[in-house]
Amino acid sequence: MRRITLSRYLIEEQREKGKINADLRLLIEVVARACKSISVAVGKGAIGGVLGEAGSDNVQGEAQKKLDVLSNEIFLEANEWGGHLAGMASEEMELPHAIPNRYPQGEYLLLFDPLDGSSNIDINVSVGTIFSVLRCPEGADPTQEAAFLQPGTRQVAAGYAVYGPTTLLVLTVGDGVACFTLDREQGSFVLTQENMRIPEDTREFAINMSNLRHWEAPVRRYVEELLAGKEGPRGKDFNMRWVASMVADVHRILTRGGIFMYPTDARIRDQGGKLRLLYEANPMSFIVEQAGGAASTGRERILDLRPSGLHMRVPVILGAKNEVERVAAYHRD
Ligand code: AHM
Ligand code: MG
Repeated sequence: MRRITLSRYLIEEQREKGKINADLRLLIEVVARACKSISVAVGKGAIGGVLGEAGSDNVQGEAQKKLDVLSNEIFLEANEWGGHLAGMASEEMELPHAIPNRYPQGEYLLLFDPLDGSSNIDINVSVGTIFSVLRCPEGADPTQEAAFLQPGTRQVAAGYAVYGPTTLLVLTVGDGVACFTLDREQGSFVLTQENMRIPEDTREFAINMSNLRHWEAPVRRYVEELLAGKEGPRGKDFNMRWVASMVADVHRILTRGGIFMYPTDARIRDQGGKLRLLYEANPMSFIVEQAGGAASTGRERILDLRPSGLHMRVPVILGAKNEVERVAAYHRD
């Protein structure tokens, strides 16, 4: 079998397909290296002293875990000096992170959730990293949030790493979705699945059912129909999974299909939803659409949303195209 490393895959995307330039290639390589470092830290767990609370809150007022803080530092440190970035924004930081003056500046903006699924860190369940790449608009100041407030359709690359039984990197540069597995002995990501596709139909859904009583009518109707199974209007039984790490839930959907929902509800309506548009919803929606799926708030395509702030939150419904369209239709009714 021809062994294609991430580096080789990226060289081919650049040289043969002209999909990316040298700077974007470097950026993705650096991101992958940062994910490797996070994977090592996650893998050490209690032995590395990385579990537990950091004793601080992030910009969203959420308690940070030690690994949230460490992963954020790994990402900042890895990406500052390469010369490929104009700026960075992180779920864990209130304001954009400026590239220090002593380093050259590039044309790209990197947005990331350094450690997604933090509630799973201490219980040894998969967590991950999500990232999104935009171009810094001509004349925009990359130290200000306005430069980052672009619709998801402008993303030039997006991906996530899952730190599970194996460490995976899933990536799109707008040319389909590829999955790489970390070869721990060699220290390199190896292409293990090309052209990932999400089937249009499914029998599996993912949602935190404990919020049922707070949901809006369209989501409640949709899920109640799934729960009714063979005897209900759908005429078939559905299975349910909820890892509570978006990376793991989305990865399952890319691998064997399904629909993922974190809708808005009465508890969180004022803040717009639970998941963040720039660090979670946009990159995952880009990947899902590239794999033939769909992503919507229920009312709009996620990638078309105009961000109003760096930490804007939105409802997220993504995965199997026909199912996402059905949920959107129930919102229109
Ligand atoms: P985090 O970025 O603080 O880890 O929060 C995002 C996570 C997602 O990975 C996951 O889908 C969701 O929060 C789970 O939320 P809940 O615990 O309400 O089910
Ligand atoms: Mg997250």
